[in-house]
Amino acid sequence: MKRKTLTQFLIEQQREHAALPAEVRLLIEVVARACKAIGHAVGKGALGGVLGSLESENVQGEVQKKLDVLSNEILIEANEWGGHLAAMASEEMETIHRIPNRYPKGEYLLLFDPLDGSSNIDVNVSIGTIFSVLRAPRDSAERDLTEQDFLQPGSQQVAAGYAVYGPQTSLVLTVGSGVFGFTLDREMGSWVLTHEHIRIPEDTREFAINMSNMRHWAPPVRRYIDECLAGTTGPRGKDFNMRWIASMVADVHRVLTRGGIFMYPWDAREPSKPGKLRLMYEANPMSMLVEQAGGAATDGTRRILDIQPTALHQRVGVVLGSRNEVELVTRYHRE
Ligand code: P6P
Repeated sequence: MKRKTLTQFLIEQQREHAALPAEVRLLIEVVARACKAIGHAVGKGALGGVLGSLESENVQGEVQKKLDVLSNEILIEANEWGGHLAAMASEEMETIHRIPNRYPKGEYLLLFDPLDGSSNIDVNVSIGTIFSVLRAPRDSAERDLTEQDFLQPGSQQVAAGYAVYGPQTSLVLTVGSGVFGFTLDREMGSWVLTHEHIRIPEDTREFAINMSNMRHWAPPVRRYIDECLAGTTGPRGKDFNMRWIASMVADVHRVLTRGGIFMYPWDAREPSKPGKLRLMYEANPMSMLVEQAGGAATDGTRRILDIQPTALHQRVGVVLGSRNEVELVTRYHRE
C-alpha cells in the first residue's frame, strides 16, 4: 500500500479535525521543509564547511556552533514571508523576532530550538530541531508583539514536534490528536508517514540521566536512581538499563519509540537555577508529544504543561516518559 506523505496526512487531519486550521497546516509544511534544509546542511558535515564553533555566544551563554546559527537563519527565512505567523522566538535569539512589515502577519507564534544537542554536531551524533506553536493574541495585527505574548503555558500549544537528524531523518509531530512519525525519503525529498499513533509503554526498564550531576540531585531523584541501580536486588525487583545521548531530541525519540524515563533534574543546591533545559522550546513541545503518546511530563512535581512561564528563556527541571515511572518520581517528591 502506498504510504501517505506529510501533505496528505495534514489535509486528512484538517478534514477530520476542524481544529486544524489551514494556517497551521501551512505552518507545519513550512517548518518541515526547513528541517529538510537543516538536515541537508547537517549531513554535509565537514564537507559543508559548517562544523566548528563561532566566536559568539547565545543568550544561554553557550558558544554558538556555525550550524546553530545557520539552522536558525533557515527557520527564520522559511517562516517570515508566509503570512501564518505573528512572531517567532528561538533559543539562539535573545529577543523575539517580529514579522517584517513588508510581509503579512498571521495568527500564530512559532518557537524553536533550531539545532538541539549541538555539542554532538562535531562528533557525528544525532541532533535535531524542536518546535512549538502557540496562538498569537487576537489584537496581534494592531500592535507590536512583545515577549509577554509568548509566555503561555504549554497546555496552550496548538502543535509541537521535532526533527531528528540521525541514521534516518525523522519528523515527529502532534496537532493534538495523537503523535505521528514521518521518515524523509531522501531520493524524493518528501516526508513519508511511517509511525501512526505512537504510544509510550507505561512501564520501562530504561532510564536516561547524566550521572555526572549526581552530587547536585535532590534526594527524591537520588532515591529513584539508586533503586533503578539496585535492580532485582532492590525494591524495584527488576534490572534497569541506562542511556544518555546528551541530545534531548534523540533521547526523547527513543522514549517515544520504546519507552523509558528521561530526566534532567534541577540543581537542588540552587533552586533559583531549575535545571538546564528550556521550558518554552524544549520542555513544552516535548511534554505535549509525550502526553499525546500516553506518557507523563513533570518538573519533578508539577505537570510541565501547567507551568505559567515568566521569561522566554527560562529553564525547568524535566522528568518525562513512561507514565508509571514519572508518577513514582513525583510520589517520592511528595513523601
Ligand atoms: P549535558 C543539549 O545541549 C541539551 O540542551 C539537550 O539536548 C540535552 O538533553 C542536554 O543539553 C545534555 O546536557 O549536561 O548532559 O551535556
